[in-house]
Amino acid sequence: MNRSLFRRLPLIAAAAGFLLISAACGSSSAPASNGPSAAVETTAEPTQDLVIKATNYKFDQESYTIKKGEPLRIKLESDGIHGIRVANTSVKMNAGDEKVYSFSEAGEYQIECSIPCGPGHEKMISVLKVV
Ligand SMILES: [Cu+2]
Repeated sequence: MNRSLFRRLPLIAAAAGFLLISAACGSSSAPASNGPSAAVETTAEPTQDLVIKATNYKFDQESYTIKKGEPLRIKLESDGIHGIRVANTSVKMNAGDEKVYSFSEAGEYQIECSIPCGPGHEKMISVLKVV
């Protein structure tokens, strides 16, 4: 074996280990575009509407697409005791709520049921696509 390479091996191994550790840390943090300020409740006149229907134990669509930067009126209709929360934002609604939010960051946001509603609760997930 090449002697100089052999001597450098521990250094290479250490560098590889460091890269692995940094990669692991990086993947656990949320994307920078999703923060509590990515969606704000607003009193502006809504220019788009979204109705989300929740039943035991799903939402009526696997994904919903809305436009960035335009006031969005969200209505949550629920058959059963469900609420919604949009992960990594301040969006939180109960059954029957109607609120207007503006999303400032494009991306995909997970919609989750916010009320422990029963055996299918963990499966109550959809995606809000902000484009
Ligand atoms: Cu639930």
